Amino acid sequence: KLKALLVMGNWKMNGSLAANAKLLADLRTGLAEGVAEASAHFAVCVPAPYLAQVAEALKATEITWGAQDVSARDAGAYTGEVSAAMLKDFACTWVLVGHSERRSMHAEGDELVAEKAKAALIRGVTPVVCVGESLAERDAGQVHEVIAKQLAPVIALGAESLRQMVVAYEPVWAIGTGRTATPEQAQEVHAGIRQALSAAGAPDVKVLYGGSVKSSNAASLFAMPDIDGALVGGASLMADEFLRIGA
Ligand code: G2H
Repeated sequence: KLKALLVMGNWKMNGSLAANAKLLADLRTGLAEGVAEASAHFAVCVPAPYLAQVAEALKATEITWGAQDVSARDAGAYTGEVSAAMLKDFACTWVLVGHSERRSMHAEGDELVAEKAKAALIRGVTPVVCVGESLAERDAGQVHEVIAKQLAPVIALGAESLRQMVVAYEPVWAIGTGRTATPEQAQEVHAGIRQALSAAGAPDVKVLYGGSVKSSNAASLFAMPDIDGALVGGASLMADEFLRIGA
């Protein structure tokens, strides 16, 4: 493989101390046994209460970890929120911002998502900015418009910030549905994202694809020139299947 793939798990609201312990041990063993390509980098984004457990279990491995959301605020009276500084305390490399489940179920708008990305960057946590269109938007021919609108406030943070981010394209209609975009459909959007990032001075930002990625469909997606890796939900909960995505 020519490109260094980034394969990032998103556990979503799954796991328990016991289940995580097994999954993390299986990930360590699988990596040591060479299930995946040595050039692929793996990461897991886990529920915040388990960050300490995950940090302890993965600190001696090459797998990095992160959270699934972060507050746009630095500290203070924001009950229930988790700050970027707190994520940094647990050695998070990554944090997802603007996942479609947060956009749709927690009313997160494009501006807030950009503020969260900025808050993460300030504390040295790499934001993984998630974008993607709904089925209705795709059917209406609005894919590029929607993505451009979602990216605009992030791009407005400037080239220097942008270069320190990762972008994940997740068509909402392909999330957890078993329906994947074809590699060509994904590539078309990734190319548009690449173009926007390049025009903003950040051509080398990694652009991940997400939405029902599994070991059986990963290779054809990764063969596309502008797909630099994957954001993986369901399939990241099984160590072997997750690692095989990078095989
Ligand atoms: C999209 C993805 C991970 P899944 O949400 O972010 O989940 O792979 O289960 O579709």
